Amino acid sequence: RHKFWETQPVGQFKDVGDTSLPEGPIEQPTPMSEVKQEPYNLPAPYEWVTCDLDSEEVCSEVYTLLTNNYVEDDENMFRFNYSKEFLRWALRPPGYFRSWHIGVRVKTSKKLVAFITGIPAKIRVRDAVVLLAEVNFLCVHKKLRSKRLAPVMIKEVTRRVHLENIWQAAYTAGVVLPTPITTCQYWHRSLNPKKLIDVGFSRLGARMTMSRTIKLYKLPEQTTTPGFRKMEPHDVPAVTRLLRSYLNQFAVAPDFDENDVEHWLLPKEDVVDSYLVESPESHEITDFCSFYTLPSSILGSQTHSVLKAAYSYYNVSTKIPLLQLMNDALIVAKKKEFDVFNALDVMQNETFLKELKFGPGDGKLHYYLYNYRLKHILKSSELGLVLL
Ligand code: MYA
Ligand code: JJ1
Repeated sequence: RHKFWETQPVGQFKDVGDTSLPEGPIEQPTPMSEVKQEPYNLPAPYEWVTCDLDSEEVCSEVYTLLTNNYVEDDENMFRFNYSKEFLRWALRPPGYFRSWHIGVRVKTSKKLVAFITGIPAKIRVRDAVVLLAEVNFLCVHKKLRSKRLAPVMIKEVTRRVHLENIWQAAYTAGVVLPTPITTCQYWHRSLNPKKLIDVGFSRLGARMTMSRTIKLYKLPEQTTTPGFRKMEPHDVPAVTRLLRSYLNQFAVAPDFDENDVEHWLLPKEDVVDSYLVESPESHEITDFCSFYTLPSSILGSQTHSVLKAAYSYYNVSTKIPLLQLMNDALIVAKKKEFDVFNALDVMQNETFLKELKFGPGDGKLHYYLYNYRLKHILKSSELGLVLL
């Protein structure tokens, strides 16, 4: 069934539910001297390159490859359109390795035809903090599909991760592989229902007119929570404390320090937005919400070429109900002209999705660990991790 994945240290389908197997690493690290020193072989026309994202030219080549060949929905109507600034942010967190930004070029023309990346992260899995690689942006040009290039790319990123003495990874995919630690549902909240319907992202509900639909999704002009404001650099220590204590309740969650919070959560125009609630009396930071910007190209429309989507990221409520906090997030997203606000059913998101008029999408997202076994698969609400 899975000729490649059957050979890898990942939970296998035959072992699902076998609680006699221990939780933790599946295989032990090999001595560094035994890590392969040379890259894996590619078919003769292609060569490995390390992509320098500091270079405007290289960043544009990666952007173009992904814009034309990355993830689409099941009916091929939309394709993720990560911006260059987003890619630079996503791929250069504290402690990143340039050698984990891996491209494949055609030797003769130097055209970039495939890509895969890793970034380092500390993820807590129950009581253990694991230093691992988050692997993302695996992409093979449409004309080179089904030639078994993906397994070679995965082995090469694995080798380069091993060279840094790191032996675990986390990744997500829309496809089912051996074997998910949890499966999440995408939910969508219309902000610009007319455009969403015009481009086929959503449909008019039964017994609904366009004007009733627009009224249904209307939002106030202004946020409602006193003390709700954009996060600023001086908030990093307080947000780090708030987020660390909140994420403790989940079985799998990032172990963020202040440097991570500065990188991942300080607002960055058209990349990531973060808001918090500062108590008007005590000036304590009590609540927090954030979302990232990931547009999609609209593949067949005469009228619109991009769908502007916000994706729920990390949210913390201690004083204000999460429902009210996320309603304010919707209000600011609408003001910033996003067409839709997307969220997974992770963490406590189920407590607001239905009430705030999100509807389930047709997509699911499966989460995986490489070389780390969990005894039990998680409920999506036990997951405290959002990958980009
Ligand atoms: S998920 C996003 C993936 N990208 C896309 O969906 C973009 C559009 N699609 C493509 O570009 C291609 O279809 C890709 C496959 C490149 C996905 N994750 O070369 P092939 C297995 C893992 O003939 P192609 C993301 O970025 C498939 O089951 N494996 O196929 C996270 C089969 O193996 P097996 C996948 O269609 C990536 C084999 O590849 C995926 O030409 C995490 C077929 O290869 C997938 N999304 O290319 C990667 N799709 O026979 C794993 C297919 O066994 C990281 N396959 O079923 C693991 C950790 C590594 C680091 C470890 C460190 C210690
Ligand atoms: O965006 C997604 N689906 C949309 C569009 C569907 C178009 C036809 N296939 C959707 N729309 C309905 C919205 C509606 C709004 C009003 C309320 C009811 C709902 O369902 C889906 C997610 O649902 N997205 C995808 O399929 C994209 C791929 C998802 C997997 C991503 C894997 C990437 C991993 C990278 O690490």
